[in-house]
Amino acid sequence: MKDNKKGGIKGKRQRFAEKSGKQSKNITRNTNNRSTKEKQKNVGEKRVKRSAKPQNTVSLSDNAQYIQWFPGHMTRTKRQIQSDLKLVDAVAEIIDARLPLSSRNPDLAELIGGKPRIILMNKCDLADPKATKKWVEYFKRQGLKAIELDCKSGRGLGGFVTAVREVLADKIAAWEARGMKNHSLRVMIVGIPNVGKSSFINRISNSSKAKVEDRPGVTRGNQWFTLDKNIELLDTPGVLWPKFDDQSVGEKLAFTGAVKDQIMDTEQLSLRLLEYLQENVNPVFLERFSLDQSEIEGTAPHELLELIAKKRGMLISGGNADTERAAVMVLDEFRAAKLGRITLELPEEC
Ligand SMILES: Nc1nc2c(ncn2[C@@H]2O[C@H](COP(=O)(O)OP(=O)(O)OP(=O)(O)O)[C@@H](O)[C@H]2O)c(=O)[nH]1
Ligand SMILES: [Mg+2]
Repeated sequence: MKDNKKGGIKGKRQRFAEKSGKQSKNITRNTNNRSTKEKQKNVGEKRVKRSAKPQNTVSLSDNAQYIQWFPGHMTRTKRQIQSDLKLVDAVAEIIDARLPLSSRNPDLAELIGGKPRIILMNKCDLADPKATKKWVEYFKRQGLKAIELDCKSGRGLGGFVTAVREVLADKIAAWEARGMKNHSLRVMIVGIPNVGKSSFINRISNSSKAKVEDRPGVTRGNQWFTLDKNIELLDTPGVLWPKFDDQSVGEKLAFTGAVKDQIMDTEQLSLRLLEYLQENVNPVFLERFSLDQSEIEGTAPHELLELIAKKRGMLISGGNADTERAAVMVLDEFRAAKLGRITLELPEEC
């Protein structure tokens, strides 16, 4: 079978299934990697529990799936970032516009220290535009320069060089005072996995030299790229942090694709996402799955998933809903903003 490296999580799940059949001892971190039979039993248990109490009042901070993904290459990357910091003049922190707080790695902020910094709010095409504006204002109030970016279309890229020059104005003035005109600028690009660091570098330098894929953990080492004769960019691997203090942070990162899908229970993750969508109903979600309000109100998420599977004709033998397939589809469609341009968190003062 052809190895489907790109595309949705379906391809990855297939690869995972093939791999796990042969090398199950290599995936011991996957505590949620249960057999289908076991899953069905547990889903049955959930059904009893959940239908006893409607879930539409549950907030995302309750019942979160335990998620932890901090492989060895992230520890090595942190060390590499620390040692390469002395080579750069500024740091561009790429965050996900759908998750402007949760997609900021607290460890990176500590590592970067006082280096001049700008924030690139990427994937704006997938986020709610009104929320994005509020977040830009929020960062401005924190004294941080934030730029809206969409590396798919290239929107917002024009503001990058100006912003870098702005945060380095004092340094540039000092160089110029010493007769060093057009001194080259070096910028390190950092951020969580899959946020679009390499895409940004390719887009802005008009090349395809940085490896890009629709999965987290693609870039594995620091690599320099030249933007023009005066600016060099350092691509780095995505880094998460060893433990999410608030498990809903890990879950939100998982919704957006920053966590390796294979370490999670995809079905449970999609149920949690449906819970969120039930509590924060938007018309695109309803329309996409041909749902009306009455079908989602007070409905347990697993029942909603079954309903969605049936509406999409995803059935297994006996006419039952293929919830496993539907779960993958719900996550894929959310990640591609087919369920609406949804920002999962807003600044506190909103
Ligand atoms: N819709 C949308 N997709 C984007 C955007 N930027 C990047 N992507 C997609 O996001 C996925 C990940 O992009 P990468 O550039 O590989 O992300 P990365 O941060 O370098 O990831 P790692 O190297 O794994 O840490 C790819 O499928 C990109 O096409 C954007 O602005 N909008
Ligand atoms: Mg990359």
